[in-house]
Amino acid sequence: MPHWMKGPQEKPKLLLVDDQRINILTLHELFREECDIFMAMSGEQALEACQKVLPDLILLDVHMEGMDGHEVCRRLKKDPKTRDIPIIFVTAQGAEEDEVLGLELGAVDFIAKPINPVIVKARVNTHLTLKYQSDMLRSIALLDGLTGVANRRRFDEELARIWRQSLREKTELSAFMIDIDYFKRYNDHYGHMRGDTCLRSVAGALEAAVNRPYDLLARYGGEEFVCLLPNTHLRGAVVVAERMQACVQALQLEHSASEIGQRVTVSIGVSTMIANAIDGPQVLLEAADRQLYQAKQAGRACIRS
Ligand code: GH3
Ligand code: MG
Ligand code: MG
Ligand code: MG
Repeated sequence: MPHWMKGPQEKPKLLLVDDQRINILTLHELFREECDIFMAMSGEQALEACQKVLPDLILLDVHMEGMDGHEVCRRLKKDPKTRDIPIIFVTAQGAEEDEVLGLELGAVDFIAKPINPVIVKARVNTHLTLKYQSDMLRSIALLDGLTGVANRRRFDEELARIWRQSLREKTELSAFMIDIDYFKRYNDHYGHMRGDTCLRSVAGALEAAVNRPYDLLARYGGEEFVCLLPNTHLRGAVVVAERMQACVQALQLEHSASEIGQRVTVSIGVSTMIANAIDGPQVLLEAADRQLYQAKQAGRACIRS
């Protein structure tokens, strides 16, 4: 059984694109057990389906009325959201130029028509396995192993990108630094293992409080988290910070060594700015960090902005 078959809920998503029904049906028959199948009968439909379902693999016919497979491939490779989806071209036998162009455009493989079921199955399995492995590697590289939220590496990449976006669009960008109160005492009192469990719970609560897809929560280090909210003014950001505190409070995690109601609490520093060409994104974080310090000074379990 291939690596990517992890049970009925996690079937890989396969997009079949061909302007001839019979070809789609043949492929559908081959993969309907192992994959969740999506179908498109034109280039335009294929692009739309990619945006909607983000398939794990595409079998893409080259010759179609209107937008052909090569053009579909070019467009998918241009869009950061879809450029990593592997594409296998399905070409007419002997059309060597089609194969060459397809590979140059970034396809991972090609299959000749008429389709040989054994070959198609083997190639699709190979590429689904590779896709599964590269997704795994990516998530290991970009997620924090303890809490499952974004890690520092991912955060630094996104910060640079979001800063440039704010510079370009002159939009307000907000950031929080979030720090658990008296966490050293928590470890001292309950032990490191429970400290880790507490960190996971707090991360989950913080994540539950951010609900826009572009907002990013990351573990910044130790028991500190950072959150980036593109396109968000200060008032909006403070509302999210308040929601974070409410979510952490709702956990009702006991912390008998804390001076604040014997519960686990967080302090949050908020900063907002429009990116400029002189400062770097670090300035935004430094401002949030200063506010966090103020929140700690003010007695903890509060927000400063
Ligand atoms: P304050 O209210 O001023 O933030 O006090 P604090 O004790 O939380 O602050 P400090 O930064 O001094 O301590 C942070 C502690 O967090 C130190 C360390 O024991 C703990 N910590 C950092 N990373 C981890 C981790 O991955 N797991 C566990 N269990 N504890 C961690
Ligand atoms: Mg065709
Ligand atoms: Mg700290
Ligand atoms: Mg702390």
